Amino acid sequence: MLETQLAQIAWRDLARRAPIHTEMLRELTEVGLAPELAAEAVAALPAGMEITSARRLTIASIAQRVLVTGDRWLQEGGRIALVGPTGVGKSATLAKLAVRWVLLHGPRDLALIAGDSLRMGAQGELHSLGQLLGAPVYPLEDFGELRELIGRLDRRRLILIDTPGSSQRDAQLASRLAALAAAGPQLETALVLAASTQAGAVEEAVARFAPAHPASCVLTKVDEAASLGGALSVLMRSRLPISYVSEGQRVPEDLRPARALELVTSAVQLARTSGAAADEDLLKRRFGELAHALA
Ligand SMILES: Nc1nc2c(ncn2[C@@H]2O[C@H](COP(=O)(O)OP(=O)(O)OP(=O)(O)O)[C@@H](O)[C@H]2O)c(=O)[nH]1
Ligand SMILES: [Mg+2]
Repeated sequence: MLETQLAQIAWRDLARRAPIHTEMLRELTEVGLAPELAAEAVAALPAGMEITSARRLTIASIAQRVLVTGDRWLQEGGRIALVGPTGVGKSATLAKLAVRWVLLHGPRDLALIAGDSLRMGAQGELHSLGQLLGAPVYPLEDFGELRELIGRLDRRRLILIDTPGSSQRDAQLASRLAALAAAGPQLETALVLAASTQAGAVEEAVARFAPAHPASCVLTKVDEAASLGGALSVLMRSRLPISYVSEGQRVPEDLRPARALELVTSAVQLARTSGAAADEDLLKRRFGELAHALA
């Protein structure tokens, strides 16, 4: 009780001495940013700043911590396995990347690997896509054979690998992820994450797929997300760079290389348009203890 009261006093005191700092903490909480990241961004603000400059500076400092890879896959190619929970948009992302690649470079250097033998029709869909694009599609039943298959395709500049979606109860996940991690330094695993799911689910997926050592992630369903701050916080904390952002079902239009400032700005705008409001008690509890360090 005493702690709560002290936190309240500290918060009220901070609001009086540094109203811009408390206002920014409130706004970042509404964005869904994790408390420690919000506090860190706000602590860096100089005293006596105007709210509009404070907003701009805070957004820029958060954006600096959102890691992105740039348009590397579509410019240079690579061997990329898309992994992730069920239904997050792995196959749709693969299709967008494949079509984009063919529009940019033609089909000659592209190969697709149909590694999803679990979901009915998944391999068939990939074969149709390959046929449409004029690119070969190789079925893969056993991920232990992936390294050898990739070795055989060494003339292809871009190889995209579709994998089955995994729920928490997927018994084969561990062996599949181990096989991906062991498939050689050429292979890059990318974790596909839906921004429309809760931050907790994003965090759980990052932990569950860590054994595959993903080098980056694709953030999908940004168009359906009610808030982006939670997902961004998880990615900032785990230092997982974002490669591409998907914001709709259209192939290939709804995919773009991730840009940090754009993402943070969208997160802020989303909070504003959705009318998210931070609870006063929550703010006191979260930041009261930090208040003395902030002003
Ligand atoms: N609104 C929206 N829908 C998307 C996006 N990306 C994918 N989808 C849709 O989400 C659904 C699932 O996409 P898939 O690509 O099949 O997902 P998946 O991860 O391959 O699913 P599994 O292979 O079954 O695990 C499809 O209807 C896609 O069109 C996106 O960015 N926004
Ligand atoms: Mg799929």
